[in-house]
Amino acid sequence: MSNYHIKHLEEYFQIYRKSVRDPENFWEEVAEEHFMWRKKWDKVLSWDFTKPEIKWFEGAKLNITENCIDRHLPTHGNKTAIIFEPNDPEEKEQYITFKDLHERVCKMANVLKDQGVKKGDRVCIYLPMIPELAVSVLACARIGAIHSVVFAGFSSSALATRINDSNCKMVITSDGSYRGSKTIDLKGIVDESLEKCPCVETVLVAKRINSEINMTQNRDKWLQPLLDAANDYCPAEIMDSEDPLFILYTSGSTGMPKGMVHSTGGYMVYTAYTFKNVFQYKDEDIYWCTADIGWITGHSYILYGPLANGATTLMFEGVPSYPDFGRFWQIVEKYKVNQFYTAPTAIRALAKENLEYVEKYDLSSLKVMGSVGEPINEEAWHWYNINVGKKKSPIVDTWWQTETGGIMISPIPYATPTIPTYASLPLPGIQPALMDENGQEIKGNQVDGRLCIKFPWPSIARTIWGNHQRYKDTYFSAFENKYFTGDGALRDEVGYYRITGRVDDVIIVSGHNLGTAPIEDAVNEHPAVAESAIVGFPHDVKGNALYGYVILKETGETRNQDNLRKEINQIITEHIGPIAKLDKIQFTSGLPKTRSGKIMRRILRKIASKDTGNLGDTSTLLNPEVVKEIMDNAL
Ligand code: 6R9
Repeated sequence: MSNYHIKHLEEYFQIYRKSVRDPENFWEEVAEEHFMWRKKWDKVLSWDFTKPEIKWFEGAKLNITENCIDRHLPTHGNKTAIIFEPNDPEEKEQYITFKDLHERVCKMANVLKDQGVKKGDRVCIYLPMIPELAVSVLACARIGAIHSVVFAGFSSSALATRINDSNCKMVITSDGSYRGSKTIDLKGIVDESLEKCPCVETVLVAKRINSEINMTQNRDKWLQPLLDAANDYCPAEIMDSEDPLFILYTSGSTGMPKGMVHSTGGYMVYTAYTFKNVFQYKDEDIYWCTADIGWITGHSYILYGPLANGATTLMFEGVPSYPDFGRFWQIVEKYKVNQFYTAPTAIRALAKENLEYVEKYDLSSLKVMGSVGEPINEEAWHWYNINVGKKKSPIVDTWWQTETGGIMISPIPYATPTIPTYASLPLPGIQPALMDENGQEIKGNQVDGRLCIKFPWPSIARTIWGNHQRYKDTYFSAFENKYFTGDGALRDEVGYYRITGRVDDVIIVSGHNLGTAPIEDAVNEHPAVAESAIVGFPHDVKGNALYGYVILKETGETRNQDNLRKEINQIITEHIGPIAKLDKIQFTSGLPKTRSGKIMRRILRKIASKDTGNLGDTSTLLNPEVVKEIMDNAL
């Protein structure tokens, strides 16, 4: 029996038991059979969650791009690796074979080297979903540079924070990007950030929208002429298994975004393994994940996981609503997509529109449909199952995080029976635990608690860039000897997991993690604002939306409130990006606080959610009277 490809429920249980009995042996078998190592490891795993320090396949040597590209050339050189579907359906698609990809990545890698990028240097990639994005990511990996992809919807100041935090010496961007009927001036945003980023020496600019842009002498260079002049072969840098592969920022509940650092060998093994099993990928299949490569889902399940399996992966530049709400389904029909992976927020948005948009297209190619990013509500699950999958295509509700690198809890399609809203069972090698508030593990079924993981898996993030202490405090300090996810979960009577949502101050809006603190910091920058508190409230498309309670300074109180609301959202857009804009802003004279000065967000959350029947104990508040005022004026 191969560990690598699970086909039945019984097989899942057997493999799962084996993976838990002897994780090292289990992962060693997977790693040995399916990858190309320049040298095998000396030790499969060493770990200590108290330091914390985790190492997988120590002593092994490899390059992940040899596994994602070169390895497939002899047998699959002419197979399509990446299909590029542009924003505008009238523009021609591109089919990039493994051979083409090899050439493009090598050329790009040589450009990076010519521009002085070396192993270990950080390169910030701020690009739309165009082939150059995939090629840049892989080119960094080819030469051992650490990529830090920043989602091209982030504002200039969010970009600057991320560039500076990891001291990137290069930025790769484009003149602009298409988003539905709009264009976005990406280069302008980069120029603005770089006023605050002395570490950046070079900016490479891909041409996408042919707009007039400003090129700063000696710093900015058009990418295409450099690529044209570059050699089409670049030897792969041989990396240690534990060398960092990339940094990807994720929001914390407080302070700066956290630059999660992923390493090479374990990440490769785990993303490849989970891709194969969760999507049951077969050689001729066409796989499409609608995420952006700016998020972990795109890293692991548009690029590395699929390519490591020699899969054909589709990259879509556009949005689900352009030119109309049938765009996703039109693409599924056009390419006969077999595995489709998207987010609940997209499903909810499309479910609001006329069913004709779905019914018009032939979706019979679909074999597996995935969901990721936030809990999928029952209504959205049924809509997806009935109208897209025609009840024939299992839904895999995949729970995982930027920090986990790969999918952790998910059904195996055609093996694990699915239940709406349940991510179901842990994948092989994953040992979840539910913890109570006193730090004790809650055993047995029909229980709920805080979701932790007891044992390391190969793709766990190894640290936070430049701040190992914060890594320890955030993930390994709440519960002894366990990785704490920040999520709550319940385990039902048969052992299925259902994720109930964040238990910290992270709010998931349309699948994007937003920390409340950075948004509050932005709001407080408005000269008329004295203090603010942000909470989430349920929203039928976005899952959650943001509600801000704002105390104005005396000088602000006479101003037009609608203008103030617009100005506050403008500041948020500039600091973080439009995704963090507040749906509702309530001005108030005070915020409910505990005696130690902490804002009682629990109460604010209930008011924002119009769930004021039982506000719980307010007697410990410093200022209980303010609760009535806030309730009376709630929006
Ligand atoms: C992959 C990704 C992580 C947080 C996570 C949880 C939420 C993700 C979920 C889910 C319920 C699912 N989340 N998948 N909640 N069911 N299937 O989304 O990473 O952006 O870091 O978000 O998203 O709260 O902790 P990331």
